[in-house]
Amino acid sequence: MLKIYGFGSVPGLPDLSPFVIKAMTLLKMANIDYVVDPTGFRKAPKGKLPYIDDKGVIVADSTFIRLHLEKTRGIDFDAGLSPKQRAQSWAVEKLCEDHLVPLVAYHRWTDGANFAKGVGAYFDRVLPAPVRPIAKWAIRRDIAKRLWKQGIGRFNDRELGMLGARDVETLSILLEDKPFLMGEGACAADAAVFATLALLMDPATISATREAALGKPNLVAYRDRMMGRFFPEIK
Ligand SMILES: N[C@@H](CCC(=O)N[C@@H](CS)C(=O)NCC(=O)O)C(=O)O
Repeated sequence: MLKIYGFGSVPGLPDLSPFVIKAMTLLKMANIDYVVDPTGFRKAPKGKLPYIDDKGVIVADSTFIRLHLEKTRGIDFDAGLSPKQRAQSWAVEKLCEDHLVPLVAYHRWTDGANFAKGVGAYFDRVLPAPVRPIAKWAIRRDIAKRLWKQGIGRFNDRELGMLGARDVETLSILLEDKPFLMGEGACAADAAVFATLALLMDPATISATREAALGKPNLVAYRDRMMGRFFPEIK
């Protein structure tokens, strides 16, 4: 059976990582059975999760996992979309992954209270007690440095709130009252948008952008619908 390497589920989320959630959602959309292995981080080909082992073929990165599934299973996650919709689907996915996810990651990792409730609690579960404090400190410092270099870490809370509100408004307007981003059926971007909204609305990570998202009934209903459909075990 196909194996996906992830971090493991945390309260309210199918995995700690939105990229793992995205890849798991793609697998569910394609009706491909899989098992999750939370022990593969050290061997990750790109130093990040997710990656998959598909009968010995190792594929890293959620987008390359999508392309691998499309090629090997003869499927097209964007079937039925026009070229313009495909372009919109890609643009929205990358808005989520390259802008909104780093913004949420900033709040998740750098705010002490958020960290303690979310990633910190995960580390308390998976790290041996003696190394926990130093490991948590070092990983947080590393992530803060990376977010500074990426750019999102240079904004103050007011600026982040303004940027996040724009992302949220964009997603809400594009979704309208449709069940999925592009209409009646799920497309590739739905996996990424769902994963991002699940992370954004996670009660462990408080932010102005979360409040903005919770103020959009169509986005809340979408997150709930996707979670109920693909991860009914997550409450
Ligand atoms: N472009 C990658 C991004 C994956 C990614 O950033 N994964 C993070 C978790 S959210 C990770 O493994 N980070 C560990 C690290 O960078 O050390 C994808 O789409 O799979």
